[in-house]
Amino acid sequence: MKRRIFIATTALAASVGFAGTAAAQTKWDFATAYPAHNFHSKNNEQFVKDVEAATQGKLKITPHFGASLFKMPEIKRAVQTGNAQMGEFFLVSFQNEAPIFGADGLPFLVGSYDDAYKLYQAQKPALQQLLDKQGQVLLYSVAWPPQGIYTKKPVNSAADLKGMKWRVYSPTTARIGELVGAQPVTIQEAELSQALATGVIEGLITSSATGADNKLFENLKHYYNVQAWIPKNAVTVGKKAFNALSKEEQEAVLKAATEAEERGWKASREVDAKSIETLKAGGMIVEEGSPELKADLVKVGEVVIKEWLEKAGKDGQAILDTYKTGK
Ligand code: PCA
Repeated sequence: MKRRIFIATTALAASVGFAGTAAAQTKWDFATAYPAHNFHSKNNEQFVKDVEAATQGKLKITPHFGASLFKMPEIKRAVQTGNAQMGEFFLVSFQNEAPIFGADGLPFLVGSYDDAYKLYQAQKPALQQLLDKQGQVLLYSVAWPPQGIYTKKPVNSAADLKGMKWRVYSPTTARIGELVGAQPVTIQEAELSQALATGVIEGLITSSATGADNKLFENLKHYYNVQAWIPKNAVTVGKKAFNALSKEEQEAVLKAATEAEERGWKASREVDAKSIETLKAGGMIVEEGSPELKADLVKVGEVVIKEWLEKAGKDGQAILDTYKTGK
């Protein structure tokens, strides 16, 4: 009996203590889709630490990696509806919602990270506006390394992609698949390894980083580093959650976000070089891709850009114009 009373008292004391700190502390969930060891994830983790330090622990953000809270395609909506306060998602996969989301997935528009950053600056105002309308604040956006082609069999021209079970992650990659006569299958990054192991896919376009993260050399033999585009993730916070913070906390979040964006772009470049080495060490044959393959892809890319512009209209054209004049 005595013991029970003791427990009850301690529990009461603990709960009072907890309520005391809980009132002063805001807790956010941060839904992400990529593995904890991925460079975006590490960058997000640093952001979370920076915010916690800058707010003296008043804003505690818990990152959930590897699509453990929501799958990638659900994350944007989760932030929009407040089911997660923060989220990271892959912009180009939302192109059907609004063509502007797909600007950084247009083939062979950019040829380097510097170009990709310029394109981001041209896209950013429209992106911020779109996300704002969807109840979110864009915190930072970081590029994946350039996208290349992974296959089981050697590929010398687009004709070799015909009939291939082709993993896609966006309307553009699906359209490219269609145009080259491949069989597009939508697979999320979190399910890549399984899809390869079970033979659901035989080829895909993604980055060196995703290839290394998922040890694609265990199932695929070739990487053609054609650098087709440099797409980005976006990290957003729900407006409601953001507006509920004090001015100082908001400033701390925005400062950490600016730093995360800078750090993330730098990490992306470094990770690209390292990942290519990892692929080679794993036994993958890494090549630039034949001139024929590149020429075929450029042709397909022209169709894709034309179709994108038809949908994106004046807003899309304005982004491309700003990008080109800013170059
Ligand atoms: N990796 C992610 C998005 C782009 C990339 O390089 C993926 O393949 O899903």
